[in-house]
Amino acid sequence: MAKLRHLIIFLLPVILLIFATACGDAESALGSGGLTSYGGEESEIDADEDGIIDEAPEEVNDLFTPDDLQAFRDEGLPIFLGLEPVDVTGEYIANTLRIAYDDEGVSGSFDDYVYDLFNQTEQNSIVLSYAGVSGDESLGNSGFIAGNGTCFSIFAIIKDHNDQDNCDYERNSIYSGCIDSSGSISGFAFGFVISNLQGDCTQTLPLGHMRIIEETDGQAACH
Ligand SMILES: [Ca+2]
Ligand SMILES: [Ca+2]
Repeated sequence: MAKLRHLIIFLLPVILLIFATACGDAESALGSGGLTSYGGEESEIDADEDGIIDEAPEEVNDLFTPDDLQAFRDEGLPIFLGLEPVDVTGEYIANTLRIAYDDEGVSGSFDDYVYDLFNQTEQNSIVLSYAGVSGDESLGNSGFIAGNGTCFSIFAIIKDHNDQDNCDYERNSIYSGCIDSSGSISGFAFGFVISNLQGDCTQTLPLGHMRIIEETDGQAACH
């Protein structure tokens, strides 16, 4: 029996890899889209009601309260908690981004963006960069990742710059999705609250503004 147990322990990571491969394999067919149709188990945010987010790196509490996360979830953003997130490192292209929720009712869509997720560690830290074809980019944002199984959420303060009004802004952000069998991100969606403004900023979203953006075709494909 001891031998069998060792074999199972040895094979477990291999079995998990079969179900969730990091970005790099061939792309699969596109998903059907939507904010909530990708499964994955969304656990309670603060089941013990101690004001601390359960099953997330403790640093996430520096960015969000349990109530903040619930507010995003109430507007349709999936939030996946857990301390054993899947390996999400890779480059992903989002080519059908649109606003799914905006607290002032703004709607709209965006040109293509490439997201680069890298330096994921066993302490569940990770770095996120993005670059849009519009020229908008933000590089080297440190954050933390939560999740179990194939679904994950990344929590990070994103720093960016608005050329229109020469505004430096920060947004406390959550990026969610599930790594599918092709290594792409199914159900890619993200939400943010504007948390800091420096400069003129009359053309930039105001402090406290909340928005959720989703990949409408359902998949941010491995790039
Ligand atoms: Ca708690
Ligand atoms: Ca897509």
